[in-house]
Amino acid sequence: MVTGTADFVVIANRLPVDRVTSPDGGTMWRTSPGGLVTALEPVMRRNGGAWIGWHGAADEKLKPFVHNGLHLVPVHLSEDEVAEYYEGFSNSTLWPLYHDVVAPPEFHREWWDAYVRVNRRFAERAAKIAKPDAVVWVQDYQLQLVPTMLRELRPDLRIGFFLHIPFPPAELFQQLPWRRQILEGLLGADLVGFQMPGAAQNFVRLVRQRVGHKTHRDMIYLPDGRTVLAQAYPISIDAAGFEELARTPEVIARAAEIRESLGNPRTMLLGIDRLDYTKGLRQRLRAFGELISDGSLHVDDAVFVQVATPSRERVDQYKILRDDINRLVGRINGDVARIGQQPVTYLHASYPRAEMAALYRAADVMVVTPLRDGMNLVAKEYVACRYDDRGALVLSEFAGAASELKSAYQVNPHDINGMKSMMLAAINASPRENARRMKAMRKQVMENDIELWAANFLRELTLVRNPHAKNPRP
Ligand code: GDG
Repeated sequence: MVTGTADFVVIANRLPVDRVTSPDGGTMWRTSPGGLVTALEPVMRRNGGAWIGWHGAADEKLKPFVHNGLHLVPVHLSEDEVAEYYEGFSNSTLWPLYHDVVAPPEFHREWWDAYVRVNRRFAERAAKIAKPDAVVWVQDYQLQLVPTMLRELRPDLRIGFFLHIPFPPAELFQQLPWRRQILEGLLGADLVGFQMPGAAQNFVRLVRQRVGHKTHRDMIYLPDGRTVLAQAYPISIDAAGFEELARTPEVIARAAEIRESLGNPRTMLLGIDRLDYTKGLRQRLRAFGELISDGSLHVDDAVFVQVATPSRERVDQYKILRDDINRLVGRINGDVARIGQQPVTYLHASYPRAEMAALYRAADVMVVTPLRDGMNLVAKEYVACRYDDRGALVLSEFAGAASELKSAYQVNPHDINGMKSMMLAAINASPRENARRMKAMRKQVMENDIELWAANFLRELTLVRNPHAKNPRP
């Protein structure tokens, strides 16, 4: 990509591609499955867009390249930076801190230094490739310093930021030794987007208290005359794409095959999550295990399939979690002590999208019980796949999705007894009752897809007044 040619720039920790081995043994790029790429691809094509991100391998410098018509700009990370910026500060400091400290966040000054260094590298990259007055959209918690670093280099740009995870209340955020720098980093954006209104309010309140800027509702007034807007944009999925996939004969056949290989149980419950301590896997499995051991559910009637996609495997808390879940599943299955009967089928693996759709189609009850979650796309994907209006969703009230999916069977994942009774309610409800709930949820998901999410955010971003741009309303 030639310097200064992009009208629209996305900056994310990862590029939207994975390297795969081709049949002839060589390597090639494959677009990674994900709603964000799907939503932004058309915008990128229309605007000569570029995507800046890490390509996933340490200590490797790659030149910008084009894949499927998308301009991709790889950012280099050293082995130490992966450990300190990514696994360290991003995933062992910010991730637990922003998720209600459900695991203890670690604070290390070297990690912070790496975070600053890497954020600057991303900002410098963007400053080089963005055209005058271009729109730049920065994604997520790994890059919270980029907006201000980039604005210092390129005051003409229109900069948006979206946080995919929760933004914590002041009482927790203040633990961070670098709290002021993070707030000031985000204030370089014209528009700061969050999943939930409460998160935007947490941010505005912190800016007022810690940085001392004037605020009014969702607006922050900076001394230089600029304003920053903090608003909620609940993210969604490619809903039509999921439904279409779920309607294919292959997926329908595979769903039947899955149920068959589980012994055609009366009820199949399903969980699909990255193996992450925020997702409430322990609580959910305990609740199901107790339903079996106390006789509320019979092992002949109900099976729980839990897919736990490997994630952040070098981070200590994730290693501990992996062992814990292995032990817990072993105990639940062992306690039943009947040959050929396993109440929990545990799959520590990742699957293609079509297999995910088949699992969604096969499951009678989808169980999504995070202790805290920005949104939770799995809940929405399940709903999008249930064009038959069957199935039931058990959903934690601490997932962002809970405020949209009001007809789910909502639970407090810390309350094991409450979860047990909600799972039973979902299992035993009449088909009519579950269809009523599913219809309401489908209306919400199908009408609010990821394309609309991106369009809403970008429209607001182009409306924000930027006194430094030569061409303030492109
Ligand atoms: C963060 C926030 C927010 C999972 N396993 C496989 C697979 N997946 C896909 C799911 C879903 C996605 O990964 C997971 O999204 P979630 O929203 O559930 O959770 P996080 O990964 O924690 O995402 C979250 C999200 O960002 C978006 O803003 O909602 O709150 O934490 O799409 O389908 N996909 C495939 N194989 C797998 O094995 N193909």
